[in-house]
Amino acid sequence: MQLNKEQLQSVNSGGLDRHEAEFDFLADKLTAAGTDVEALVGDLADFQVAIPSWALGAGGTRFGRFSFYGEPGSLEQKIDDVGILHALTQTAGAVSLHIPWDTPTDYVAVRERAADHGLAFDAINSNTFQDQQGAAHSYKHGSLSATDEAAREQAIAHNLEVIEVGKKLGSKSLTVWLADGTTFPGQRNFQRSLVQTEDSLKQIYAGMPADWKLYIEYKPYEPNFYSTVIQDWGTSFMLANACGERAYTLVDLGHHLPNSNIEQIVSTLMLKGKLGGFHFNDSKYGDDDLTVGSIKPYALFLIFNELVYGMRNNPQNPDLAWMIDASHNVKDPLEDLIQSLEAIQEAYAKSLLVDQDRLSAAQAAHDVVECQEILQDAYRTDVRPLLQRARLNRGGALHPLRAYRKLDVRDALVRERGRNTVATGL
Ligand code: LRH
Ligand code: MN
Repeated sequence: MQLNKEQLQSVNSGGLDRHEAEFDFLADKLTAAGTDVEALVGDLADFQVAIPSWALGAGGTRFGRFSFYGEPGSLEQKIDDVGILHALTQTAGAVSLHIPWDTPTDYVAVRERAADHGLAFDAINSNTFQDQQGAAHSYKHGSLSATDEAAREQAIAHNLEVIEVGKKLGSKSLTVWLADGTTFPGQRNFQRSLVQTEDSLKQIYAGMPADWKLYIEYKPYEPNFYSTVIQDWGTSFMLANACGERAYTLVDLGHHLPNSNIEQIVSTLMLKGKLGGFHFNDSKYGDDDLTVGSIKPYALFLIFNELVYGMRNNPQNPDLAWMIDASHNVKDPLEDLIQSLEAIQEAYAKSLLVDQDRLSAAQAAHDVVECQEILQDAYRTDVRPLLQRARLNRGGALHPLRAYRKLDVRDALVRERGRNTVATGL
């Protein structure tokens, strides 16, 4: 299934006048405050987020999974779904694959299909948190951190194979997330596990092409519930430094203990030139993988405020990899991802409105109240007309969610794929 320009123009037609009025009103206000509105709209249009290939079907928990029908039953259909998201939002220009859930059978066909939709392949993800059918060694007691050398060698070899898959698709980075850890005190030797992990990551890093990046994702718990080898940003940062200059820390927003100050972690990693990218989502309690901005939108804004500061002041930090990592237990996966893309664009737009010079002056003057006023003035600005203009400029939908429903996309997918297709992934 593919959406065409005519369909999008027809669903946009009814809303253009109102958009013009709202955009002009906001643009006048922002221009008067010194904002280069055209440049800001350009930044929004250029901001592309990678869609996780493992989050295009209904998610689930150990307590149950409720399908959504019309799920993508193949990698090609997953690419079509990301293509639908990109046609509507013009901000989902890449897909991030997870191996072996999405190992291509026909690389040429997959690359052509992605190109047809204007999609690139972002970071590719390895998987040593599940035992694969017929695998010689189990990861039950660890993978890259395993004391069982055979299991560790198998895990290292898997990551090198994943790099080969990525090379054939044009990906330029590998994301490693390890479930490795313990569920009970005394179960394993912490130092031995970390030494094994560092050595394994160094072997994987050495196997990467010279123009690739390694993203090391941390997480405090789950599926292990007493310790995780790569538990926090500091451990990931330390391992990235041990690997080399093309190894970075990946921040999954759901991988923090309650009330962690993620924006401070982001600013520290950017200062040290070691922030590689994000897995955007939101959460109330644990790694809930909820819709971005659905629980803590102000926290997301504060993170983007540090990102904008870092992108302007930390040339030592590379361009960032923007990815969503969510799971859909009750929402249509595509509607959920449309809402997440909107929330990311909104937080980015609001953070671009922060008057960083006035903020620095107020900070220097220790005018705490003024500092908050400057941040919240930007946060309280309804930036949606700017997002709409960025989409319109690229041929997207004025209101992606309304367009998705008005065009009956889910029904069309069910007609095309039936009610029994199940997407690989979480
Ligand atoms: C771990 C994680 C990781 C993925 C997995 C699907 O919680 O965030 O990024 O490999 O989800
Ligand atoms: Mn993640």
